[in-house]
Amino acid sequence: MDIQQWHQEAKKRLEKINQGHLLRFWDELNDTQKTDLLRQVDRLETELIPKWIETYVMGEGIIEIPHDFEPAPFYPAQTPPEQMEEYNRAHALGEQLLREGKVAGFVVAGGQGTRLGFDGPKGNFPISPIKKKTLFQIFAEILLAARERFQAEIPWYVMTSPLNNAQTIEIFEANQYYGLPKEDVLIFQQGTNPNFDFEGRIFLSDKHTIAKSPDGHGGSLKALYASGAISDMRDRGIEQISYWQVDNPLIHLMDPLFIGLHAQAGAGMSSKTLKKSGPLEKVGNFCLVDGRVTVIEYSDLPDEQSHRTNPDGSLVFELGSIAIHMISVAFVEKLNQHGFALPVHKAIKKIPYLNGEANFIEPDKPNGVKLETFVFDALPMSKKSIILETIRNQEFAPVKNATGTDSAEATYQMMIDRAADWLQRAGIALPRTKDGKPDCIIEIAPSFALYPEDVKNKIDQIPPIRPGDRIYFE
Ligand code: UD2
Repeated sequence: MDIQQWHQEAKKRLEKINQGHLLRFWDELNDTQKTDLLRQVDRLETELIPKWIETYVMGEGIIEIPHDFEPAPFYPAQTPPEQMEEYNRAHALGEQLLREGKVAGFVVAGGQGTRLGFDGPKGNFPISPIKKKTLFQIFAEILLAARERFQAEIPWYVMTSPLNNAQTIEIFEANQYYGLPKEDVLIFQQGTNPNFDFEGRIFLSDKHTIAKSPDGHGGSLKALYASGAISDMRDRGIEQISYWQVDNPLIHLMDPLFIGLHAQAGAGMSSKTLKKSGPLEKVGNFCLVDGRVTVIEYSDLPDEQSHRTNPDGSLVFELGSIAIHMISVAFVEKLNQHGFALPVHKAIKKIPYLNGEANFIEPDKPNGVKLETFVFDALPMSKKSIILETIRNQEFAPVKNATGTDSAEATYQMMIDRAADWLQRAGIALPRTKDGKPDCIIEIAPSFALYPEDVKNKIDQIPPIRPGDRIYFE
């Protein structure tokens, strides 16, 4: 098709959904820019856009709180004596799957990390207490240690977005893939959605570029498939995917018990949880709706439900979603082969744009809407799904904000506290301040201990620790 014809068709498609303005600078573009813009128009899901505008841009979205829901059942972190055998069996199965090379790692790292105020991919944020290892390096070292432990190739899939893909690749290249074989690290991009103003008009970010943003971590379930990652996993014999977010350096990302409980149940998608710090902590709530595990966002759970307590005073909805999942390869394949759509969530944001007079505007207050999907919304699509409780100070210290809760400072301290806890469990005496905090700075490399139990085997390598010491264990 020649470019004139292509232009006419694009124009017709766009005008039909009131987006004709996207071609308003057509006459000022060179041929490359014209082709580029037409390709972007081709990729717009024009059949969905009017519905999105009506429902999410102009409307408030579809928030369907089910009539009937109850707390979801879960496997407690402390093994109940009557379930000891089931836990042991699961743990053994998880180890077997790891040894057989059937488990892959998958980090979602396509977000912008604007709250942290850090320039560049969040995975490059230096966080470890002594060596200042970045998040990416910590994950790579956990994978290296797991490869060594289980004598298996554990491929690592990294999802980026157009915002940070090139930079992420550069970072991995510059760090020689942190010692991992390059062919076992696969970086791919997630999809995007167009950005709208409050009247439902899609923004341009320059004369030939439609303003878009990543389609949310829910986009990972499509991107895994569309990028060829799933077919690569099939070629490698991978059956299970360990999913985590780029902001959590305490992640126990190859956890035999979690892998085993999930696989043993024949689950499509499973989750880790922790007890919320209070009724209104800003994490999703694990519920059971029509027999399916479902996450109800904190903002959607009615207040009286959030505060409901059991006779012993504990919260009825006490399980928070911390974005740690096991996902089976078969589940992702099935979703994609049968077609699926996750619910869309609306976020009101400041969106830079090119106005009708070709001036680039950087708004100082929210001026539009971004649309995202969330990965946990796929949970009810899985017939079977298990939830395993974990302990906050062992596994969850996300770096999200510049200060306060979930800040780098808080995460840094939690890394020291966890290392101290592992040493203490192995019987090592630690200096403590009056308020019980470790009076030393310690960092344990995954090569030294992948799991807390590993510390015991290295006890002869641990020097006496004195107040104020800085010690790195590797
Ligand atoms: C998420 C969860 C929250 C809780 C918390 C735990 C939502 C809506 N909330 O909060 O319930 O589990 O995490 O830390 O998810 N990402 C992409 N592409 C995107 C958007 C995000 O890869 O388009 C990645 C991002 O790089 C990060 C992760 O997803 O690794 C979480 O993103 P976030 O920081 O926006 O999530 P947050 O903190 O709102």
